[in-house]
Amino acid sequence: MLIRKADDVRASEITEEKDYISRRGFLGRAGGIGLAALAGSPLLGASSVGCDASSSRADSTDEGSDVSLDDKLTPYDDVTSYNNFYEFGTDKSDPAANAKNFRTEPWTLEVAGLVDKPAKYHLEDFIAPYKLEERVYRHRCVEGWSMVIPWLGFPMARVIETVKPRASAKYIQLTTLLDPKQMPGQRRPILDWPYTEGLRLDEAMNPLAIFAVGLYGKPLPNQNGAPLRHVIPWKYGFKGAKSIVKITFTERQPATTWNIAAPNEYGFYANVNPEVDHPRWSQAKERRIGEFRRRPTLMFNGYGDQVASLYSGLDLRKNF
Ligand SMILES: Nc1nc2c(c(=O)[nH]1)N[C@H]1C(S)=C(S)[C@@H](COP(=O)(O)O)O[C@H]1N2
Ligand SMILES: [Mo]
Repeated sequence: MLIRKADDVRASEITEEKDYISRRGFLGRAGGIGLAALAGSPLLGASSVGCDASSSRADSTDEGSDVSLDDKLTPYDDVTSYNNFYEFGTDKSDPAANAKNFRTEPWTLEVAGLVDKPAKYHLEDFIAPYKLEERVYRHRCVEGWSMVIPWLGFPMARVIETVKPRASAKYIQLTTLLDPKQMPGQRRPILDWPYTEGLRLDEAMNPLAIFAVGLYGKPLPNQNGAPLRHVIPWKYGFKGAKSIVKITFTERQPATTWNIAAPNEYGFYANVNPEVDHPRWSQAKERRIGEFRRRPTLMFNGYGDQVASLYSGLDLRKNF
């Protein structure tokens, strides 16, 4: 087991019309639209204006919005150089170094299992129907570090509505590419490859749950999970599978990689919960990358307003 140990974010939701980035414009442009294009956006402006995380949480009325307080965006260089992506190595610097030549085009995405419209898509066609939005989310790794990242993506709910799950579908499984030729980590039995993750369908339908294709206004760097990953901000980072090739709808709770690796350490739910310690360390605090002080970790990573109701009646110590 290699994983080791090591707020409130507001205003992230829907990009204003003028900042709307069309799929073609975005994916078609070599360097993306770049940070400069977004720098003047009210979104990014708002997300770096601080007040105190311990003060009253702004009630977010709109889906996707929940940026606080003294959260500042984690610098692009940190977001793209300090990564977990074991397919490319287990050190934080390995993914940036070893994923440089990873081929993300062409990319095929399969939708399978209990849906009315199973299909294989070219990634461009899969993404085309959805409007890209910027979402500034806190990102908390189970190891005890965190970041604040402006993602570009679209709600998982939109996809789920499109592919029409059958009534029997209760879960969704996300699978990462299996390609040991390109992914040196997969030549060793570090994890049970390919990496898989899973969510209950109602979790995946929550407006906060997104598929991401970019960050900081640019296409996702390979080390961050290009060309498509999912991001579930109220859960620990390992719930977000990178470089997804398959989305499967199932009746039973799917197996998930970290749960297979160490079921006593990594539960299926993986909600950020400062009251449930990892067996080998406390989860009460976190270190925001770029800061020295450790800050208290918030229940559901601070997104309780939007997600706590998903778990009413569940014992979150048992279902960790
Ligand atoms: N395929 C795959 N997805 C993965 C991982 C991985 O090793 N392989 N690591 C997970 C973990 S532990 C975290 S914290 C996040 C890190 O995402 P980031 O490096 O983009 O911040 O990715 C998650 N998704
Ligand atoms: Mo993580």
